[in-house]
Amino acid sequence: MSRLSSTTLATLPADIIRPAYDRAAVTCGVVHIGIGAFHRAHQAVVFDDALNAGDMRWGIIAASLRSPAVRDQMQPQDGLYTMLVRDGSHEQARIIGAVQRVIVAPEEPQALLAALASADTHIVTLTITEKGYKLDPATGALIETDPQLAADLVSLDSPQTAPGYIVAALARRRAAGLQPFTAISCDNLPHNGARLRDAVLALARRHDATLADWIAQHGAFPETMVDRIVPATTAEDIAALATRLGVEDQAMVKTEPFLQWVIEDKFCGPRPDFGAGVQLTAAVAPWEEAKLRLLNGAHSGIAYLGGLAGIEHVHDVLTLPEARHFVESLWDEAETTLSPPPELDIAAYRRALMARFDNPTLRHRTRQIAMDGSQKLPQRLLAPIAARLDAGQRIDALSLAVAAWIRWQAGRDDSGTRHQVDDPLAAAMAATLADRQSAAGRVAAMLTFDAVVPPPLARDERLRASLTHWLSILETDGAQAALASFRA
Ligand code: CS2
Repeated sequence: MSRLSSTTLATLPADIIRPAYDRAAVTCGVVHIGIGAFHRAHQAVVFDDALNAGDMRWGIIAASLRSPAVRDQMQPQDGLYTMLVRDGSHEQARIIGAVQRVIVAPEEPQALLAALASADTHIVTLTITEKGYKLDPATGALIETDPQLAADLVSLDSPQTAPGYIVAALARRRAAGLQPFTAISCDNLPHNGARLRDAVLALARRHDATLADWIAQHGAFPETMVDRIVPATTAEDIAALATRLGVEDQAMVKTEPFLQWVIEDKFCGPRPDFGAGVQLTAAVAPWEEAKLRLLNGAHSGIAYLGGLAGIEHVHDVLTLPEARHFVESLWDEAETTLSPPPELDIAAYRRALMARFDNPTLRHRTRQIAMDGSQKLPQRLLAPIAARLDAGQRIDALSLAVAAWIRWQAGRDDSGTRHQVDDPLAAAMAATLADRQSAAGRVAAMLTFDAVVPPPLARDERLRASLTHWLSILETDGAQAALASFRA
């Protein structure tokens, strides 16, 4: 079967939405680092909206820092792909044309640097996951033992890390008399803009203090909150779409109707007149905190408990009444730790979240969310736990979610089926857990990871006791039994 491409675009069925603009007339004002499904279903759609609205500056040059997989999917398709929006019974297919080129950075580092340094580039967006910032979460300093960062500390001729590319490109811009670009982190991290800025400035300072000063003065690193559920595409999704389109699309993404992007209104150069789903604001932190602690916190709890119970998808977990009560209890706990923006009605937000999780056609796998827990738990579950303990409040549901994460590290679910623990600390965590004989010992072992659990919290006896209580139940009776305590 032939592939989706500029040539086959005209052959698609009439109900498929396609770019309303001339792709040949687009210039690329955006470079994206870390092209994965989330970028294709979120920021790329926002820039595609700008192109559809007639502002032709917002094409995207996207880069992968490691794998050629996305380039190999998209290049034969001239960068075109389908966004499939699924909402229960309804499904809408739209072809996104914003991505003009995909660069595999290790193969063509100079091409990525040239794109970043181009006068056309005004905005650089990043989805490099929590671990891509190369900052120690406990100290905020660069992780100098990271081999890629260590290489970038020596030379930025062919950078290895995202901060490395940004510093090298900003140096070229300064030398060429250009302004910096606005660099927008789109990862689920608290204060993601400040973190990106910290990493970039620290690395720049190690190479050239005057460059660091120039970036600090002229650059912009707005904070953002990004939200859209984008489950990984499966072979069945691709096959089903091929039947509908009449051509194959290996770069398709599937997602929900909801899209939200809250961006701090702090750009150092041009930006599009943003449309649906994007809010510019002075203060992103309250949005970010609510989203991380309610949506992502519940997601991680559902992922580990559902995963341990051998349940494949988020919506399947929520068919259990006790799982719904658990999620509501987790939200009751997390909610007291928030300072939501006045426009955010938390009760309505919770109802909408539950409906989004219930979407049966998304088929969001618990395994996908369980990935990289050591990087995700601090902002999703441990920060609200610390705030509740400070206020002398109970932490039952939040700590069950953390205990389930600890149990997940054993690499077996409740029926004994093995799973891969996909986490940068997997080997270190497995080694620490190996010689622990009791639930209390395993809890103590996990609390030694300073980068995950801040030491003052790790010393809190109430947390230790609660985690040990839940881990014992999980180990002897399983996740469904633990969840049963939340039955109304
Ligand atoms: C999920 C997120 O995989 C995960 O960790 O919690 O990707 C989540 O789907 C998005 O943040 C939703 O905006």
